[in-house]
Amino acid sequence: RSEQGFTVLFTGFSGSGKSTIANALMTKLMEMGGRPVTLLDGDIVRKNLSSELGFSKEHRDLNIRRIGYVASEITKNGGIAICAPIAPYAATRRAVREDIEAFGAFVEVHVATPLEECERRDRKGLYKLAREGKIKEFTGISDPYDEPKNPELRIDTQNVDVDNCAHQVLLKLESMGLI
Ligand code: GGZ
Repeated sequence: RSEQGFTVLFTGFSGSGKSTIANALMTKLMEMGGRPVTLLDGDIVRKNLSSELGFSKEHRDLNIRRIGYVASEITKNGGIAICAPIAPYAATRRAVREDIEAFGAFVEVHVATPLEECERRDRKGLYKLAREGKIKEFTGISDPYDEPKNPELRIDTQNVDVDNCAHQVLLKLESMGLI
């Protein structure tokens, strides 16, 4: 087994399933034993590490760079970091990739649930509020999302269960020689 640390960055819309897949992946990797696994989920990071930040481009970039820094430290020390923010800007994702690839592998996973599907589900009612203008700068509605052009993996979540999605990531990690 490779001893190299690595980071998995899930990117996608709010409600795309990033957190759910990230959690399932974490469980599977922990069951395999070996390296410590750290989950840096969007909500948790915003509560603990980025509590003063909003959703302007500057603040989102700062949030992602902080996540990238923590992930790079984990990667440097041979651990596994799983990150699940929206990370809407391609340039910022690229910067984080460069930070992390200095120490280990970076695996970008696009959770490609279409916006229409995320809005149709609207699990937290945020899309409705965004449409009503009650939440400003909402990704996909009133704020941009740069589609990843060359992610290591793109997951189509429609008609695929969480377990299968997490398994696709495991297979990718295996094919990259990381697990
Ligand atoms: C996007 C927002 C916004 C705006 C609040 N735009 O489904 P959620 O609730 O739990 O995930 C979303 C989360 C996004 O935070 P991130 O740190 O992942 O974003 S970024 O990577 O761009 O820094 C959503 C909630 O916060 N939320 N307002 N305006 N999502």
